[in-house]
Amino acid sequence: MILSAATVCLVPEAKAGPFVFHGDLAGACKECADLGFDAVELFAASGDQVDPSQLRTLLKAQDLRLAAVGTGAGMLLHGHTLCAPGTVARERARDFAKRVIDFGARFAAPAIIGSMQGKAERTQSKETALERLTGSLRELAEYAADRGQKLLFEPLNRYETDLVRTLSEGILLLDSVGCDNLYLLADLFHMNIEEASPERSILDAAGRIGHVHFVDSNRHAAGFGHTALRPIADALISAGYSGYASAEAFPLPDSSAAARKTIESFRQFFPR
Ligand code: LER
Ligand code: MN
Repeated sequence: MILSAATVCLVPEAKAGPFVFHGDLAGACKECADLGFDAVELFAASGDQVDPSQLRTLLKAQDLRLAAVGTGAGMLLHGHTLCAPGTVARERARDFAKRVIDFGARFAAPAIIGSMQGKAERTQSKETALERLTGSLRELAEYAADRGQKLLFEPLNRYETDLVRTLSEGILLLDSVGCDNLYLLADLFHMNIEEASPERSILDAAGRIGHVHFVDSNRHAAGFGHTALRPIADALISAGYSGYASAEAFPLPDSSAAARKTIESFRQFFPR
């Protein structure tokens, strides 16, 4: 079954970022529950920012689940990347991600490795950066597996990484990591930029997708842009995808409208 979720960002430095809700976790949970979402996805400053018992109380009160937890703040706030040339820098990046994995594991929610994959840029060859990323991901996937969790890896568009931009490149990376709890995160915004055919790529990645960022071409809520959502939704269903369609979208024209449009589109494209 495909479940609905919306993102909540608790990092002031990311207030311009593509998250449906910003700042008020309790308010966001209430609004998501009122609209009928199944879950929320968290973007927090670290694995220690949110008190797990408070979150548990909030989720329970609203009958919501935690869909996933982002690690992007490791990159945004500290510049951590899993392909950094220095061994100490990579270790620090992995430690940051492990704390997020620990937090998510309390809620059976996987951590997302997106921007923390980093970039090769001019400091190393792409091949070397991918080798370093592969080693870091293996350590993190094994760490997540020891806690009974999946780990999610997200290809990003060309303006955010020069490493892994498409689902097929993601599959090559997953195969070189070789951990069967490591899955792809298919973000429809990045895919709109990078994939020749998002629906074909989804079908080709059947069984390898563990999470979806459900969002439109312009990174507004699904339904507010020009992405052809029908063939993409049909491809996810045909591929046997079962996981979250989680709105990682700008709060435009405001959080409430973005959440409402998302759940309307979700119900249209993934009827129960
Ligand atoms: C970044 O563009 C993104 O899509 C996030 O989900 C990754 O941290
Ligand atoms: Mn994303």
